[in-house]
Amino acid sequence: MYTQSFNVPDGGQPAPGLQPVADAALQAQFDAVVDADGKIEPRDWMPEAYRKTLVRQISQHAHSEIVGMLPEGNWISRAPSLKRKAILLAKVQDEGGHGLYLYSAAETLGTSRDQMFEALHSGKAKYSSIFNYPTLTWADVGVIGWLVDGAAIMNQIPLCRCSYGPYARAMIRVCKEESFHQRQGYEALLTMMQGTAEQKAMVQDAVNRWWWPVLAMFGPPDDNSPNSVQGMRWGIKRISNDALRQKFVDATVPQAEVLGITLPDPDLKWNEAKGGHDFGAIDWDDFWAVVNGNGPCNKERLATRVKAWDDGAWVREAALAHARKEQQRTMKEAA
Ligand code: FAQ
Repeated sequence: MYTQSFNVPDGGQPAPGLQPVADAALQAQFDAVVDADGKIEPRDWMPEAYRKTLVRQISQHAHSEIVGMLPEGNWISRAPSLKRKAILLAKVQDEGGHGLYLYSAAETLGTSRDQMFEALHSGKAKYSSIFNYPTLTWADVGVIGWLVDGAAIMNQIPLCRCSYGPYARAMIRVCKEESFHQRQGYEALLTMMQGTAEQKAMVQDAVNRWWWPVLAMFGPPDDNSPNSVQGMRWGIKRISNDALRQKFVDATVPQAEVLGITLPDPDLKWNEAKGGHDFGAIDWDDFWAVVNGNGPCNKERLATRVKAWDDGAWVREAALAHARKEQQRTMKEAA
């Protein structure tokens, strides 16, 4: 009945009184698609708050992928064998690719990549807390694959059903690749756990350091998660922060047993009544300190990212100059 052009007229404002009726009808249409588990596409009408929330979440997610390349990237030149180096190179490249799909998905909402990069590089934008912890030994690389990618998959599988089409479709491919990332990490740790006492101790130490930050990665508890209710209503978020955290703990405990390591939580135990594990209290003060820029590696990560951007300026300039030349050549040939 009402089209998008009714809402966004060519020049001038709509006649007085028409806009609210149009908006109400468009809102009803939007709600109907979301309620029916359908997809909202870039050219569809959407409430401004929905657009804003998506740009917030997708750009934070994209930033997490490219900042997430840094802790592991530190180990490419120090991987213990050619095989491990090739796997790690492929994984880090995949993360860069995930960032690109996600920036593209956010661009369909009308925010440019330059705007998003500016927000990241000036320290205004958030990215996942987890990438502000150091990778001290080779075991950290395995633990990032097992636990960080494991947590990322748990969070991202429901996003494949997100109501915004470009985000949902990007997540399908991302999740397939994350699954390989999780397995390579677990396999690397299994190998180390069959090795020397020193290697085993290295794995245990890495698990001790990463376990709690990984649990916090799912975001604040549901009763302190300001974006959750609306995100769920809009079909962006399908499963709450706490529910995903619980699913992750339950899936990870048996994997830790097979590996032969101890998860660093004396309160971790099976609760028959709830059909899941109880676990200890997360240090939310530490989480918020990291989110607010005061984690062990926030400054280093941002500085590395900005340096990479500055050092790459000549590549962007050369690519643009090449594209301009190509365009001129095509126009000349067409003339
Ligand atoms: N870190 O109200 P909520 C990966 C912020 S990708 C920093 O619960 P929401 C791949 C949150 O933004 C990992 N900030 O928010 C990889 C909000 O602040 P705002 C990233 C956090 O959006 C693996 C405030 O707290 N994944 O790992 C964090 O409903 C290995 C209140 O929170 C995604 O981004 C945090 N951990 O739920 C790469 C997935 N948690 O924006 C390399 C998509 C919360 O109002 C190596 N995102 N905050 O200022 C999501 O699913 C959601 O945005 C949540 C947060 C669940 C992260």
